[in-house]
Amino acid sequence: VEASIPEPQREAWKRNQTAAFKSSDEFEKEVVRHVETSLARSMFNCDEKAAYSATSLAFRDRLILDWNKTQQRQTYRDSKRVYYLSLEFLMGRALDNAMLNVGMKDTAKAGLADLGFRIEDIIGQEHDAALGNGGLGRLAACFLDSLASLDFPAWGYGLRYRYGIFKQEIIDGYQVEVPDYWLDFNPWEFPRHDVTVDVQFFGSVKKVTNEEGKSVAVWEGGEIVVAVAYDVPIPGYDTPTTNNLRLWSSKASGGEFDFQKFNSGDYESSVAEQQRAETISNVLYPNDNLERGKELRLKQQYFWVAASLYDIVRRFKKSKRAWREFPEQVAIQLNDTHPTLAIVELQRILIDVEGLEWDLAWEIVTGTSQFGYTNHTVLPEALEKWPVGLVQHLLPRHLQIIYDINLFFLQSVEKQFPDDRDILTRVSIIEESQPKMVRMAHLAIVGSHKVNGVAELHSDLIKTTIFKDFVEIYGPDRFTNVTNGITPRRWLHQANPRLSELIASKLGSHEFLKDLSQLNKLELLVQDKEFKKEWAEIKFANKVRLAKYIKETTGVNVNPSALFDVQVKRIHEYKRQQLNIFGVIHRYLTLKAMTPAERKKQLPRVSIFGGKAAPGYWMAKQIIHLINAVGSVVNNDEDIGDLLKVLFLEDYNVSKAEIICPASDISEHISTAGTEASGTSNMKFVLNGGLIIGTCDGANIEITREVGENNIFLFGNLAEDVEDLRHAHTYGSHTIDPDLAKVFEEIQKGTFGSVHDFSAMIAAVKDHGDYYLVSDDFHSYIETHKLVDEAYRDQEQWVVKSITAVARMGFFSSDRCIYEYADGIWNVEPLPRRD
Ligand code: KOT
Repeated sequence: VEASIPEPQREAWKRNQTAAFKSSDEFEKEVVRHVETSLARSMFNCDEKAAYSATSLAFRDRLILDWNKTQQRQTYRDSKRVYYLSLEFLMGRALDNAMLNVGMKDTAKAGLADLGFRIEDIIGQEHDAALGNGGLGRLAACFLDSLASLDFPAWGYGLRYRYGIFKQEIIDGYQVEVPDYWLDFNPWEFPRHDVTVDVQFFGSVKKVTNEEGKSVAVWEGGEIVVAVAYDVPIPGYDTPTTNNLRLWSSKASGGEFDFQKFNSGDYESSVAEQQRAETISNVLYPNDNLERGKELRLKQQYFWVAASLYDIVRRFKKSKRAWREFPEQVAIQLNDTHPTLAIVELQRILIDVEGLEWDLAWEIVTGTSQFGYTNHTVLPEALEKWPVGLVQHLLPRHLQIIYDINLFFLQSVEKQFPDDRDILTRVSIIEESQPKMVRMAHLAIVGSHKVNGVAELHSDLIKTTIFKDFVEIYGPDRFTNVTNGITPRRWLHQANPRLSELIASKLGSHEFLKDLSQLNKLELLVQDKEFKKEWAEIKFANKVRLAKYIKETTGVNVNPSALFDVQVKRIHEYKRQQLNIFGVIHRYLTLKAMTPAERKKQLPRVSIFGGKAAPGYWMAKQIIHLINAVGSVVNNDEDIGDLLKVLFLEDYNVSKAEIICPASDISEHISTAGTEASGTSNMKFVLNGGLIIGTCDGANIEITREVGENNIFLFGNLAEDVEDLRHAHTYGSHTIDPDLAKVFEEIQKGTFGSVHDFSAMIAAVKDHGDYYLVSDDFHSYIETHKLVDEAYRDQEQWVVKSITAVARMGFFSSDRCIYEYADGIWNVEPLPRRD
C-alpha cells in the first residue's frame, strides 16, 4: 500500500506541521503538556522523576522532528551510508547530551527553574543506558556522536538488552551484582512494531534443483524468532543532523504466544516458547576482554546480524540499483569480531536468496569499502572461537558457506606459498583442534577489505604477532591504524562545563568543540596568571564536587586539597589494579614508619578506585576485596589522618565517570606493556586537565608524543621486553622486588584481614610466574609516584603542565577518528543539512 499522502492533501499537512520549541516559554508549555497528558499527572503530583520524564519527552519530540528530516534527506539523496555494527553501545545519559547538542540547555534551565526545578536534579533522575561493558561499547557511543556531529549518513545497529551491565554493590568489601532493569521508562527509544525481521535458527540444508536446472541450497525447518526494531535518535552537536541507532529486540513468532497450542490446552509450552525467544535479547554478557563460547551469545550475534543485514539490504533494494553497486552504497564496520557472521550472511543472501553465482557474490562481499573489521584486543582469551558442532547445529547453512570460504581461501594461499604446509594450518578459518573451532578473527580478515587496530602500538602488534601470516598473504595495505578518540561534547563540555566555558571565553567561541585542534591556542596563555588561577580554581571546584559525592556514598571525608589519584576502569589483572593497591600499601607502610614530624612534611593523597569485575572473574573480585580491606584500615588509622585515604567507588559507570574525570590530579593507566590495545579514559582524564601515570602501552604512547614527555609520568618495562621477562620468570630464577616483598609480608601478617583471600593474588606474583610483571615494574612504579608527589608540590608548574597537556589533546577527538575511517576505510562523504 502506498502510504504517501496525495498531492492535494499535502497543503493541510504542511500547514499543521509540528514546530520545535524555541523559547523557554514554549519549552515550559511542552513540559506541562507532557506532565498533564503523556504522564496523566498535574502540578499536584509532579516529582523530579515526572519532571525528568516530561522534559525528556519534550526533547524527544524535538529530536524526532530533526530525525525525520535527516532520514528523508538521506533517502532522497541516496548517498552512501555507514553501518556501525556493535554488540555494545555504552551511551550513558541522553537528556543532558540532547540539550547540549541542540543548544537548548540554557533555555531548559530557565524553563525548569520557572516550573520549580533545578536542572541538575532533573538530569540526575535519568538511568544510564548501559548496554556495554567498558571501552569497546563507549567507543561505539563516541563514534555515533561524532558521526552525527560531522553530518555523516550513518546508522548504528545493536541489541536492545532488557538488562544492561549489572549494577555493582559493595557488601562487606565484596562485589555483589544486581540486575540492571532499565526499561521501565525509556523515553529515548521509539518502538517500530512495523519494522520486523524473521530470523531463522537450527533446521537443515537440502540441495534442490531450481527451474533453471541449477542446484541450490535450501535452509529449512528449525525455528523463527522475530526481531523488532527500536530506534534511538542520535543528535549531532550544533547541526540538525540526527542519526539513528537501531536496536533489535527478540520476540516469539506468532505474536504473544502460539494460539493453536493455547487452544489445544498446551498453554505452558506456548508461554515457554515465547520466553525462549525473548531470552535472546534479554541480557548483555558482562565480560570485558573475554569470550566464553556460550550458545546464547552466538544466538545473540546471529539474531542481531541477520536482522541488521536484512534491514540494510531492504533499504538498498528500494533504490533499484544493481548488486554490483552495493559496496558503493553501503559500508559496514565490524566492531570487533562479534558481528563477523555478517560476512557469511551477506554471502548467503546473495547466493541463496538473490541467486547470484558464488564468485560474483564473493566479489561484492569483499568489495572495496564493504566490510571493515576493527580489532580491539590481542589477549588470547578474548579472541572469539566457536565450536564447529555448535555452528553446525545452530546455523547449518552458514557452516557450509564458512567451509567454502575457507576452501577457496586456503587454495589461494597454497598457490601463493606452495612449499609451506604450516601456513595453511596457521591461517585456516577452521582450527583443527578437538573439538574443531571456527576462528572468527580469521574469517573477519578474509572477508574484510581493511583491518584496523585502535592505537599505533596495538596496530603494529597485530601485524607482527596474531595476524602476521595475513600480512604476508594480503600485503601490509589491508592493515591500518586508527587511534581511538573521545567525543569532546560529552567528555569536556558536558562533564566539565566550567572548564569548557573558560576555554570558550579565551578562544572566542565554542568552535573547539567541533574542531578540537583549536585547543592548541591555549598554549599561548600558559603564563597568564589570571587564567592559571581560574584553571586551578575549576579543578579544585571539581574536586570539591567529587569529595561531596564521596562523603555521600562512602561516609569518608576527603580533603579536596590532597592529590587525587584515580584508577577507574574494568577490574582486570592486565590493567593491574593490584599493582596500584600494592603501591598504596607501600605508601601506607612508609608513612607508618615515619616520625610524626616527618609525616607532617608529606603530601596528602586520596587514592580512588572504581570498576566492575566480570561476575565469573574470581581474581578480579579478590582485587576489589583487597582495595576495600586496605581502605578500612588506612582510612581509620589516626597516625595517617588526611595523608592517605583509599576509596572504592561503587558501580562505576558513564555518568559517574562524568563526575570523576574532571576531578583527578593524576590517573593511572598502568597495564602491562602490550596488553591494553588503546584505552580511552586516559584521553578523558588529560582532556580534563589531569595528568597521567602510565606504562608505554596503547594510546599512552601517542598521548606522550602529543603532550610531551614532561607532561606525563611514564614507567615500567617496554612491550618488546615482556616476552623475555615472562620466559625468565618461568625458566630462570624469579626474585621478587624487596619493597613488594614487604608489602606481601604485611598482607600475610593479617594487617588487612582475610589472609586466606589475598593469598592467591600474592601467589600469582610469587609462585605462578607473575604473568603481568607486577614485581618487575614495582620499583619503577614507586619511584615514579615519588616524582608525581614532587611535581605536585610545585602547584604553579603543575598548572602549566595541566594547561599544556590539554592544549595538545586535539588529536584525541573521536571526530578525527571518524574522518580517518571515512577517508581510509568507508569512502563516505558527509551530507550536511542546510535547514
Ligand atoms: C572483547 C571481547 C568482549 C568484550 C569486550 C572486548 C574488548 C574490549 N576488547 N577490547 N576492548 C577494549 O576496547 C577499547 C576500545 O577500542 C580499547 O580502548 C581497550 O584497550 C580494549 O581493551
